[in-house]
Amino acid sequence: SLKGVIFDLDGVIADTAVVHHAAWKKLASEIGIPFDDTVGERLKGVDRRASLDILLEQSPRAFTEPEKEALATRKNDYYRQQIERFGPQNLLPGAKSAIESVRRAGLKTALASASRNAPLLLEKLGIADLFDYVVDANHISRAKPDPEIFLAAARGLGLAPGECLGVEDAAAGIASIHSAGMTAVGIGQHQALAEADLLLPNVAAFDISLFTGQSG
Ligand code: B16
Ligand code: MG
Repeated sequence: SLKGVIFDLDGVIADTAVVHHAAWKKLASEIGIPFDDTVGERLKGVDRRASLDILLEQSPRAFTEPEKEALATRKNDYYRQQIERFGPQNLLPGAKSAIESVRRAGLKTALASASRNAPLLLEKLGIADLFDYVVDANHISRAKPDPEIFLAAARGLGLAPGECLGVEDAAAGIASIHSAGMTAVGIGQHQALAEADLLLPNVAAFDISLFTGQSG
């Protein structure tokens, strides 16, 4: 039976997907690489370095390892400049009550974010204490869609993967949840989320009673 819910952060709880998108877009334009919405969608949920590799697929020239590191750092600087100003107002509508409803139902909560900025964000958003376990992205070696991060979250909660539900806004994340052997809830409207077991337009529509049969 269902005992835990594992949330993604960017694009599910925090309104940061647009900030990541803008930072990559700025970098792409500075180095003369095309950036359209298809590329933008592919970057969602994917860690920083893997995102850069996707971006550079469009590049006519090769970049050295040190150059790539500098580019990834530059993107992160653009991103950090924006989230420095973040506060609880940057929670997506309904996100906090969705997490609280899971806790009230007696289930455990975890965060499975690929972002190395996740601890800072949780602090700024004021929701760090709503999670029983937070996966440290620094300890993950394989980016979503690999199941590693969701498996680490289940292990951290002391639960079997089959007892967990994953909530994601990115195709890479849905694939990661499924490979981990969990039920996947997609948040958003994008065609790329078609694989989700249940698709909700936004996190405000997430209600744990959809899965437990009890009222939240
Ligand atoms: P950082 P999530 C992911 O977070 C983002 O969706 C993705 O766009 C970003 O590249 C990745 O985190 C790494 O973030 O550069 O801050 O370490 O959706 O898994 O919460
Ligand atoms: Mg996400």
